[in-house]
Amino acid sequence: MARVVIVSNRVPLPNERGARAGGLAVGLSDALKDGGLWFGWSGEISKTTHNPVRKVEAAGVTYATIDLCQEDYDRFYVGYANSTLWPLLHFRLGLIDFKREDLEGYFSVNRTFAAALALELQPDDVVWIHDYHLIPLGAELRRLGVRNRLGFFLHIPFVPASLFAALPQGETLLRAFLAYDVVGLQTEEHRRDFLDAVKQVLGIEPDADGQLVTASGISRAIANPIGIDARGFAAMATKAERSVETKRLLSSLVGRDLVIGVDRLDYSKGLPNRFTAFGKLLQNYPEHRQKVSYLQVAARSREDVSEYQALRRELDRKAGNINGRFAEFDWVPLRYMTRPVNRNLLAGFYRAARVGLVTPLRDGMNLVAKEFIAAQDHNDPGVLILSRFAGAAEDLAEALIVNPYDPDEITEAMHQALIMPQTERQDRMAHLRARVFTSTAEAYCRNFLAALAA
Ligand code: GDG
Repeated sequence: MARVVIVSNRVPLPNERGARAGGLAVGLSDALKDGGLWFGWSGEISKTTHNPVRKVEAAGVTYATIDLCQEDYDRFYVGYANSTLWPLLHFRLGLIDFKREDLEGYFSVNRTFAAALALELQPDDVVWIHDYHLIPLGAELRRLGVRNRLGFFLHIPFVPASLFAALPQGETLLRAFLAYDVVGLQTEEHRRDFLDAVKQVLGIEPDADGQLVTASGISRAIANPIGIDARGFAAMATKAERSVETKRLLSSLVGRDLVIGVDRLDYSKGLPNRFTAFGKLLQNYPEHRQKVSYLQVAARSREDVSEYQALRRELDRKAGNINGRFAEFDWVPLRYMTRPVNRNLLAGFYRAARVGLVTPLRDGMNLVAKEFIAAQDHNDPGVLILSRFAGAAEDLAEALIVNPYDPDEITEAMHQALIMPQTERQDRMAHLRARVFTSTAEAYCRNFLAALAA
């Protein structure tokens, strides 16, 4: 069997699998269950510009990482990746802060990664590259003569061609996708938008299978939704239910219902509207006052990007407002924390919750929605409130689906969830669980690698 090589911007090193292990690290571990190589940035910023590849081995997997220098970090990571591509591909043109030197830095880091990775590759390796930081990596590898199967997966949404047109020199970026044998997107909608942009911007018409035929080869675009290790997460939640911390959480609630939200502190996650909606719930439905507590875990992220600092200030203000207005001496309505919580504890907290709030303005998939579902007790499950603009909504129709731009709609859904009879909760959750336990991380890896081998 061919060796699998995973490439991602941040490599989750074996010794870092603590509090923050989640999402990608867990989702991709199935692809490397028979060993392989994981290549990418170490997360370290070095003082020099020429950085060697460092390697560690664990459970048959080689983790090969490279540091970035400050200038690369500023231009490639903070600049182009997170201040141009991230807002663009989340439909937020107004938040784009484009600079030509950032674009140059982005391509330059991709060239550096390609040069370092090419030296590690064996002829039969199957290379699977992840996410928006590394779109040009495949083309740079091809330029160096790499002939291996190359696949790419975009974890975030793709936008309609009319929005993509706003990206300066977008044509170059879009052309870079054609270096891959397979381009994976989270949903059918993202796949359609991607193919349409290729058609509008590059004038290349896909065939009926979504294949893009060019002089340099054939690329195929597939929709392949990412999932979670549902069984593993469910087992973790059942165990965590008996943990000291979950018991502490439950005893602090003194019988009140728990509403939970877990997100990276990111403007794509729709947190301000969610806070507004919770304030309106307490305002419009006084029967819920003192009967419900909302815990929002919003782990700080990308603090070097100014938009994220502004969001944090906004949420601090909103949280203070809600608690100032509605708190009683023995009840705090909103518990808001920006420190990360250990994954085991999160599993127990999801299980303890009556309502899970997942209301991003846009999201490639959203794994929190799937984790919340996997963690539920099927006899007495909670209710998931889910944004129609999360990729996960394509497959999870039995959640209470909301428009995250309308706080009143979120308020109504919260009220409906809090009063929903047990039989309806069971019924909805049974459908959702069937989906989450089938469309798993394992299936995601298997499908992508099969498409890449084809
Ligand atoms: C991108 C796309 C796509 C969150 N807070 C803590 C914590 N988390 C974990 C969650 C979950 C993961 O982080 C977040 O995954 P999401 O999917 O919700 O969102 P992004 O980080 O934006 O991920 C997204 C994903 O890639 C995968 O393709 O679904 O659309 O944007 O696993 O549990 N984990 C711990 N402590 C926290 O405080 N341990």
